[in-house]
Amino acid sequence: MAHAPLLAAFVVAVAVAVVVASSLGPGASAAEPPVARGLSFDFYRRTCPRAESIVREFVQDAVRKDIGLAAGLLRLHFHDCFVQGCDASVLLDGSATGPGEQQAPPNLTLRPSAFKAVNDIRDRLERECRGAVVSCADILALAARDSVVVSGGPDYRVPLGRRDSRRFATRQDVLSGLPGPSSNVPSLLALLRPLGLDATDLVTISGGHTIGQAHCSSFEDRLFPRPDPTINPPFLARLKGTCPAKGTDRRTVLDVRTPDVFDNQYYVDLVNREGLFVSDQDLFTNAITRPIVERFARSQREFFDQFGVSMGKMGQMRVHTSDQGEVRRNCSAPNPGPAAADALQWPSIVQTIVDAAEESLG
Ligand code: HEM
Ligand SMILES: *[C@@H]1O[C@H](CO)[C@@H](O)[C@H](O)[C@H]1NC(C)=O
Ligand SMILES: CC(=O)N[C@H]1CO[C@H](CO)[C@@H](O)[C@@H]1O
Repeated sequence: MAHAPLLAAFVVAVAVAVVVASSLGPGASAAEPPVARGLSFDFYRRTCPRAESIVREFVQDAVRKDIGLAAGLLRLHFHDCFVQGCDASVLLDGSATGPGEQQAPPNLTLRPSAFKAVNDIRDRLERECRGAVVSCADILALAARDSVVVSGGPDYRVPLGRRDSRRFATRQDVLSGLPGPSSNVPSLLALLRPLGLDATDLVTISGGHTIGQAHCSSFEDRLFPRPDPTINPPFLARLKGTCPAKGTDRRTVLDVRTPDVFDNQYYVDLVNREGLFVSDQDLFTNAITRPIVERFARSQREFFDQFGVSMGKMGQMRVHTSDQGEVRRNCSAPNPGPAAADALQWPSIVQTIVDAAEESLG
């Protein structure tokens, strides 16, 4: 009997804990995806404690001067993750070993300003934290998140500790890894499922198209020779105004309602048949994804909560950790010489032996 008050207190405490836990905002929500082995939220706590604030401050300043940079940085992270994992291979300058990821068609429309921003952030981190400690792949993940936040979108936590790959992606890696704008939902899901992403993730990360621009070349097959009947007529007229003929070199916004704001209006566009690409509009046409589009069009809150979750999954796809890869000193090039981890691979060992032999022979 003497235990009754204690028990009651315990029950109340548990109830309070449950209520508090379930009312925490995004970032602390229980829906956060699991953290991949080797990654952690406080990865740079000792080596570069200000890493996250340095990236945030840089993105804030840079996006204030060039609003398009936010879209450029967000897209760069997406491309990185979909081609051989989030390993910063998208940043490698192809010239050294022949055409790499950057020379492949989908990359031709990545913004040069975003590549430059990543290297500028790296330089700033290097100065503040002495030596290459923060990987280029982590910079991409943080800069994408901060671009979302600065544009009015949700804040979410990013697990850190990705390592940079030394492997250049081939043109084929890029073409097979990245979906094209003419893809429909079944083919998008077929691409995403093996990566651990489902229909909700597809609809959610496609919401990245709430900011940024696209070239006529990316959607002109919906205008010519015959217009795609799913496009709503006033929107079609508008698109034809920007792209009057096949081959026009101009750009238009991805979200016709609020082109520079990260919000849920992209989904309202889709409901109104004002999606720019087939890959956008089909999310509303397709019976599996349509209810998710409608839900996000109704509730920005639900979109925002899910965005951190789905980006968390995307941002951890096939990451390199611990002794895999390296931390690049220059985000555009692998570090010179064989990296510690790569020295374990046979070709590098053979090369090292050959080098040593040549050296000893004078
Ligand atoms: C689902 C499949 C996707 C397809 C087929 C796709 C395709 C494209 C295409 C064709 C462009 C325009 C390129 C141009 O003409 O300049 C573009 C732009 C963009 N994409 Fe995607 N994308 C997809 C998913 C994503 C995801 C997951 C994100 C980020 C979370 C994203 C973020 C962006 C952004 C921000 C832009 C504008 C870039 C700028 O203004 O420079 N996209 N996308
Ligand atoms: C970084 O690497 C790229 C590609 O190899 C090169 O063009 C650039 O000059 C390098 N930057 C620095 C600061 O060394
Ligand atoms: C043509 C183009 O814009 N391509 C980009 C792809 O990657 C290179 C890296 O050298 C960027 O500088 C280019 O701007």
